[in-house]
Amino acid sequence: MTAGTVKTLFNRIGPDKVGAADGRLLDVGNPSDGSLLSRAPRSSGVDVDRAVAAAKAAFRAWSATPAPARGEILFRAGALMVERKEAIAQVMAREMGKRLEEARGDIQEAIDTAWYAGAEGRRLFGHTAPSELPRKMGMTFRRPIGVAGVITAWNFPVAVPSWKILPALVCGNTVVWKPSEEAPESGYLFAECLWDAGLPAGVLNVVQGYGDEVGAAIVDHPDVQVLTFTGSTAVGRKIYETAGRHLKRVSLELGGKNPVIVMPDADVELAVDGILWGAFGTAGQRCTATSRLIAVGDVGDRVVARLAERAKTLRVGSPLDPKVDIGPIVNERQLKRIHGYVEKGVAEGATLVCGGAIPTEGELATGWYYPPTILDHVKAGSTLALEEVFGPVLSVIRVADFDEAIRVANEVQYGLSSSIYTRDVNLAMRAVELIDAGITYVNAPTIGAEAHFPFGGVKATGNGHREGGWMPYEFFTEVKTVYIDYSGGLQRAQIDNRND
Ligand code: UN1
Repeated sequence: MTAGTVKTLFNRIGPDKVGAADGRLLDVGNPSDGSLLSRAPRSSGVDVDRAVAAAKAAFRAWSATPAPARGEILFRAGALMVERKEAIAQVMAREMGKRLEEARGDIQEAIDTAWYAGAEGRRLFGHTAPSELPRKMGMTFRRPIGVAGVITAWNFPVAVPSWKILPALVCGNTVVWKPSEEAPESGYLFAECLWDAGLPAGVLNVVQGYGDEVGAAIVDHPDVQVLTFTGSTAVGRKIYETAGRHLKRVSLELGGKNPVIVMPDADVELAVDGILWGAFGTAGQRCTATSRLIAVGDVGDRVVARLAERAKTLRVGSPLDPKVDIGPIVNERQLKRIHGYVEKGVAEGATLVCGGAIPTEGELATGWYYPPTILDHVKAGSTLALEEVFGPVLSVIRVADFDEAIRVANEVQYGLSSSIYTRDVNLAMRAVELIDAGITYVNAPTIGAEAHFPFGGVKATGNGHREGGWMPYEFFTEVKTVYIDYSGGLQRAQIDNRND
C-alpha cells in the first residue's frame, strides 16, 4: 500500500476534529496482510484533560435535556447506523480482521442497543412506596452522574462501546471514550452516527491512543466520576485500584474461559455445530468464545472425531472473502501468545488433534493467521485448562460424569459464558443452577448474547455489574429519594408512628 492511501484519523473534543495536542500519531495495521491502514492520534493526558473539560461543560445542558429527547437522538443515530452498516463493516473487517458477516453483526448489536436505549428515555423508572407515616409519600428519581469514562477493546469495536455509551448518554451523562488503538476508525464512525444525529458538542468526546497513556489519564482524572471498561483482567484490576482511591463507580467486563459441557445423550451434530461456531467464530477472539469442551463419558471420542473432521474443512483467510470461515488474529503479539499457549499445552501432555502451527507459506504467511486448533486430553488444572487464550484454540477435557463436569467448569478464575448440550431437561436445569457464570446456554453455543439481556460474569470476569438489557441504566444513574410530607405538621419517622 502506498503512503498516499494511508488515512489520517482524528480525535473529537467538543465540536473539534483534532489531532493529538503534541501531534504524535500511531500506526494502525491491517492484520490480513500487515499493510499500514491509517494513522491515529497518539493522544496523551493533555488531550484527555481537554476532552474531560468539554464533557464537563456539556453536562449541564445535556443532563437538563428531557430524557425522551435524549432518546430521540439515539433513535436517529440508530437509523444512521442502519444506513452506514456496510461502510462501517468494511472498515472494521480491515482494521481488526473480523469477517464481514460478523462485522455486520457487531454493528447490528449496536443498532439493537440504540433502539433499546432510545426507548429507555421514556422509562428510567423510579419507585414509589407507602410511607410509614400518614400524609407522607416516598419515591425515587434517577439522576445522571456526570462525566463517564469509557475504555473499550478491539474485538467488538462498535457493539461493546454501544452497550456503554448509549445507556450513559440516555441517562444524561456526558462521555469521554477511548476506542481501541487497533480499531480507531470503526470507533470514530460509530461515534459519528451520534454526532450526525444531533448530539450536542462535548456530550461525546473521542480520544484515540494507548491504554497506558489515554486510558490511564481517563481513569485517574478527578472529573470523571464513572468508568466502564472491557478488556483484560490484569488491566481491569489496575483500573479498579486507581478508581477505588477516587471512590469512582466502575463497571468491569474482563476475561472468560467459557466451557461447553457435552453429555453422552447430546445431539452430537448439534453440539459440534455450536462448538465450532463458539470456538472458531471471530477466530476465537471473543470474551465469550468456547475455550473448553468438557466431554462427559463415552461422548468424548465421538465428539472429538466429528470436530476434527469438520475443523479441517474450515477456511482460514481474508475477512473480506465470503467463503472464509476464520479471519486473522488481530496482531503479531496476539498470534505469538496464542501459539505459545498451544506449545505449552502440548508440553503439559495434551494431544494436538488439528491446527497448532503458524502458516509460513502462501497468502496466509503475509498476515497474522492461525488455524482452528483442537487439543484433546487437556488435563484439568493445567495451563490450557485455566488461562484465557483469546484465539481459535479449543481444549478438550475428558471427565467421567456430570458432577465432575461441573467441578471442572467451575475450576477457573473466570465465569462469563457457559453451555450444556443434553436432551435431559433435569441435567440442563442442574447445570443452569450449578455453573458459576453470568450466562448459561442450553443446547446453544457460548457466543451470541442479545442486546436486551444482561451481559457479564462472575468471579474474575467482572466486579458485579452487567451491561445489556435493563441493568446499565441503574449503573449510569444515581438514585435520589424524595419524601413529601403533606400533613402540615412535624412527623418523626420511627417515633411518632409507634405506641410501643
Ligand atoms: C465480547 O467478546 O467482548 O455474546 C462481547 C457474544 C457477543 C458479544 C461478545 N454478542 O459473543
